[in-house]
Amino acid sequence: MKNSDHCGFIPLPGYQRLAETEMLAVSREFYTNMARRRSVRDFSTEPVPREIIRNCLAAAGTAPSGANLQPWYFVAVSNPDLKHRIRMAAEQEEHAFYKERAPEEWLNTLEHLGTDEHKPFLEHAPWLIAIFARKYERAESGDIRKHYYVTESVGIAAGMLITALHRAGLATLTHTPSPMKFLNEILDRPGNERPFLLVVTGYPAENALVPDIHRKNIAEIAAFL
Ligand code: IYR
Repeated sequence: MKNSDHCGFIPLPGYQRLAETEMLAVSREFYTNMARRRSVRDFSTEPVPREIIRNCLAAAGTAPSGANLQPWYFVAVSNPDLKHRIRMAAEQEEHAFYKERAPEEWLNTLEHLGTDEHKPFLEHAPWLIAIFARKYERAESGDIRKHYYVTESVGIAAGMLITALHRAGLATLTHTPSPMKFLNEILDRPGNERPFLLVVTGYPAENALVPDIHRKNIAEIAAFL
């Protein structure tokens, strides 16, 4: 059976072919814009409209996924009490990380980022987006449907979310307090969902500082054969 013999197929909707000159310009501009993205840890408390976050989440939800099972769930938190609880739980884990759990080598590798167990941005930033990975889905019948390539799929969706937020003019931080099972409890998420990543977003603080670090150049990260 060919793919096209399958019953549920439709003509490719919405594809827009660009002229080569336009492709060149668009790809160059996109790169230049993406190169301006930085992980930010100093956020302004200025609110960001919910609709902007909603659009970015919808964009993330267009990610490709294993068997198109879309094994992600996003919880966007602006409620100050929930943010406070997340900060307290994250700082408790981070305290244990920096003071006990982290091997010396890891701490040395992190040192230039200037991070420590204090995470004020978890309360300052207007939005915390918790991304959950669904290991499986339970149908209404009670049957369990396994998901495939969950980490890859949710990782791609997370990248698209960060890209969408950046393109909307917002700063982001990918934050992974470890372990972060506390997110299930605070956000009331079921056992088939594994906390994957916390994306902190909002405007950068006026005096925000970032570490003076650089990206690998293209020759270091890619080959043409
Ligand atoms: N989760 C800790 C430690 C940390 C780990 C890595 I790898 C980083 O790139 C940054 C931080 C923290 O958030 O401080």
